[in-house]
Amino acid sequence: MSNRRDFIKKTTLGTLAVSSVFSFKSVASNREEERITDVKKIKKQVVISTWNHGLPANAETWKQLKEGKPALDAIEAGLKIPEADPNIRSVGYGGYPDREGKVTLDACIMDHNSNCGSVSFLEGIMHPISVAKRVLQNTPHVMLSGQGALQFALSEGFVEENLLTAESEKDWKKWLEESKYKPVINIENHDTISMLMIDEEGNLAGGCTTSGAAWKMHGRIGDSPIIGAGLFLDNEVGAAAATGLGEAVIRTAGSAMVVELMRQGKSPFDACKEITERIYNKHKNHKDMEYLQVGFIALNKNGEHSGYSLRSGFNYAVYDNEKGNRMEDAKFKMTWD
Ligand code: SD4
Repeated sequence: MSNRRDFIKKTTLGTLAVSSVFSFKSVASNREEERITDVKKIKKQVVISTWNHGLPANAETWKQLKEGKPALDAIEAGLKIPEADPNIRSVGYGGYPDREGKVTLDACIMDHNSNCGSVSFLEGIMHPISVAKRVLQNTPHVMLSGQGALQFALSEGFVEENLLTAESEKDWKKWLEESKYKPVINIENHDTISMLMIDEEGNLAGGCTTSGAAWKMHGRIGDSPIIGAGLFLDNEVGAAAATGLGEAVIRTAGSAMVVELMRQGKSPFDACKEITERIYNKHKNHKDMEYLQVGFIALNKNGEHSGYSLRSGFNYAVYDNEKGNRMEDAKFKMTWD
C-alpha cells in the first residue's frame, strides 16, 4: 500500500515537475513568438536605386508609397523620371543608340509574389517600364521582345515616338567615324537604373530600365530585362539588381545568385561582394576584362542594403525614414588603372 502511495506521490510530483517544465517552455516559446512578431511589426521601408539618377527616381517612388500607391505603381512612377530625361544617355528617351542609330530599350519589373513582366529590344516607346508592367498585369507571359513588344505596347495605348535626340545622334555619328565597340561603363556616372524596395508590409519589389550598352549590335539584349540576371527577388529572402556589362551578369546569373547567398545567411554586402568576385574570376582572362565593370545593389527582408562593384565609381541612392534620400558610394574590388 505504502509502495503504491509512494508511487502515486512520486508520479504526481513527477507529473507536476514535467508539466511545470512544459508550462515554462510554453511561456518561453510564447515570449519568443511575441518577440518575433514584434520584429516583424517593425517594417523598415527603404527604396534603393543605382547611380545618381536614382535620387529623383527614389524621391518619386517614395512619394507614391507615402500616398499609399501600390509598390509596382510606385516603382513605375520613379523609373519613368530618368526614362523621360533626355540628358540621361543610358535610359529611355535620349539614350545612346545601337550602331545602326536605333535606340532600343530593355526593362523589367517584379513583385513580392514573383510575378514579373519584361520587355527587351523595344523601340519607339518612351516608357518601357510601363510596358513591362502591362506585360506582368495583362498577359500570360513574362517577356515580350522587339516588334512583338512594340505591337503589344501600341495595343495598350502607348504612343510610338522618336527617342533619338539630336545630341545622341551627334555622338553616334562621331562614334561611326571610328566604329570601335568598347562599352566602357560609368565613366560619366550614368548607366542603367535598377530599383529595389521594401514597403510598409515588408514586401519586396523591384524594377530596372535601360537603353543598354551604347553602340551595341542591333538586336543585342542585355541583362536588364532578364529576371535572374539584371533583377531578382524572393520575398522570403531579399532582392538584388545589377548594373554594368550585361554580358558578364548574364553569364553568371548575377542577381539570382546574390539573392541565393542572402538566403544562405550572407549580408547584402557579402552577397554582392562574393558574386562580383565570382564575375572577376570568370573574366580575368576574358577579352571583356579591360573595360569590365559590374555593380550590384541588394536589399534583404530586414531592410538592410548594400552595393558593391568590380571597379571604382559605382554609387547608389538610398531613401529611408531615418536619413531621407542620399547617395552612398559602393565599395569595390579594384580601380580603373
Ligand atoms: C546592359 N546592364 O545592357 C545593362 C546596361 C548597363 O552599361 O548597365 N550598361 O548591359
